Amino acid sequence: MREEYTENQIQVLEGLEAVRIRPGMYIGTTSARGLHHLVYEIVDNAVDEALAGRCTRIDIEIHKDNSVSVKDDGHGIPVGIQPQRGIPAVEVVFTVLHAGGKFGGGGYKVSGGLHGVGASVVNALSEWTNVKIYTEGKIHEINFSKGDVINPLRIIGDAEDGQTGTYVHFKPDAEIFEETVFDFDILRQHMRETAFLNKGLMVNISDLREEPVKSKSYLYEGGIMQFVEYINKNKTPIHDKIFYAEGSKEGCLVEIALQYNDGYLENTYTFANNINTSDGGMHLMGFRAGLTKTVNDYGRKYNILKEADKNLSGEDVREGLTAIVSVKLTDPQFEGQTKAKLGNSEARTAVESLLSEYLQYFLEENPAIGKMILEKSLMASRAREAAKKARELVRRKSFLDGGRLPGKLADCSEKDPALCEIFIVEGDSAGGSAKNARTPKTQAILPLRGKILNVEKTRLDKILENNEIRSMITAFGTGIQDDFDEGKLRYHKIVLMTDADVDGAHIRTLLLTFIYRYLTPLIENGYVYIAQPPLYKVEKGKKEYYVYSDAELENLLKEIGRDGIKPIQRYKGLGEMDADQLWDTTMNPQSRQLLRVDLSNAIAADDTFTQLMGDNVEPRREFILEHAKFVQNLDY
Ligand code: TTJ
Repeated sequence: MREEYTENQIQVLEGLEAVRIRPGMYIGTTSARGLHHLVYEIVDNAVDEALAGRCTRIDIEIHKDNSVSVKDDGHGIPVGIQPQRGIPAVEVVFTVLHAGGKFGGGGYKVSGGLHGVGASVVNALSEWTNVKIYTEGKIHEINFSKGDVINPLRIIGDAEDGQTGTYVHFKPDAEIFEETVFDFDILRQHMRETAFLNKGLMVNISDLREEPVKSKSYLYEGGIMQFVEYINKNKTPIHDKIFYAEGSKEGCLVEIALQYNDGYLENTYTFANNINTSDGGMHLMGFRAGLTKTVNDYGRKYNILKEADKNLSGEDVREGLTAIVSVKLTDPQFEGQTKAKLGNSEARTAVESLLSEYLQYFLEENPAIGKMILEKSLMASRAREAAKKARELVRRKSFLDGGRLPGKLADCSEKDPALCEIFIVEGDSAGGSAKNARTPKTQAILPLRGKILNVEKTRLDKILENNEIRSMITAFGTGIQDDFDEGKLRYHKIVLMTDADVDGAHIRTLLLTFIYRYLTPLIENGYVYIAQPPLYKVEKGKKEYYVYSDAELENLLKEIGRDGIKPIQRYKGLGEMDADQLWDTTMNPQSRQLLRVDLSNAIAADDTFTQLMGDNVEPRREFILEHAKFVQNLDY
């Protein structure tokens, strides 16, 4: 029965109860992502304390029970009674929505988590939260459960001499979260990013679940300059000196760092209040405008750009660019569906004017670098013209032959893309088995032949000349880059099916690299999968077992015993399986395992592909052995 809506109930709904009823509204999701956001939310408060100049280090610990503690060495959350509510300020921080930063006045509060929801939301969604404050020689403690105070603020002892700070320890509520196990790597990457973005701040993270304890410590005096250096570490920079600018304009704190490498791709990451704005926004627009104009002006001034030359385009001047743009402002407007786009227009003018001013000066001071950037941009411009012609040719060609699909493609008959799958298969023999095995209504097969191009080392015009790449683009139907249209995607599952060996892993990586670099939304929106063919077949008596890993083989042999086993067959390639076997083990939606490719962390993904496909051989070896790293979500 529905009760009447009384004033009282509305009040209750505005409290932390509402957060527990609709957690998604406050933290976006109750999946692993939301779980990790709780930590960021708490850490952000400590970062604010650091930005105010009151704290120099933050310590994060993942405890054995998957609770997390965050400690800073700031002044401590105020413990005095807050006049409006008549309760200690710290209690307000943890029990009133959006209470963060409401007091203390004049502080430079800038950060604030994904949705800037604050500590009270974390408290509401935690089984328990214990807070200790070290201030004025005493240790104060207050305890909460699911948002409620269960033990009010009290003094529990004396602090060590001069020790101040805040310690927050919480355990996410398993009634709320689908996933309650923290991933050390995900937290560690975020903490490293936080340290890069706040120069001089020490961020330590430990995983107490591990024996021995796993610990990482991050401290970058060079801040985002070292961030750029880090992103370029496995690339080949074309100049040593990293450009850096810092300044405050229109109440907006701006930092920019950049360095060019000899590659063809752009890696610009933007942040607002330490939050990765992956959809860009005003600061990105300001950055792009400032860069294009400054490089063109410089080229004209020194006649590197001749009168007959057209102006360099934005894309031209960003080829091979690695850049970080970080702004900090008091009232950030996060826009768009994922709230990952900065809307404040003052950030645009602030970034543009700061960049123009400092970059012009930098190029004048470092003419050799200026010349290199100009020459690289001119090359890019010429290649872009060539690529445009190549693309037009591809477009015209497919128009001339009636937009025909690649000859090698065995398409499916179903017309609804949501029901269609395409298997990208390496080699004709595996392609043959797959064609015989498939369900022709919903499953299409595209066999690829020969070496797949390494797009990491190739410019777009050459990439488009490659037949295998062209077949994929035509089969997918989306076009690429400016032409890309997700609505035209012909299959909602793109399944990479390569052999279960090192060569297969290599080919898969080449394919993923291409898709990630040129068809990014396909990965972002979860259309790309990896098939899992078996490694072995074990026959015992009349029974057959398919085994997908060496560990699984061990287990099976223990379970069924080694006696009476007829040949253990090792599959060297997909082509060795007959159609029935391939269907049963790898393609049948009822019984197969598919891995969905998850590259949601763009910086980590870039790192992965650079290591795998770039010039340095050493990191590549390690990575190929660990390739499963960038495949996270198990599907089916
Ligand atoms: C408020 O203004 C006066 C000085 O103290 C300011 C404050 O709130 N400081 C502060 C908050 N330091 N550390 C925090 C904090 C740290 C963690 C880990 C978690 C939370 C919710 C707050």
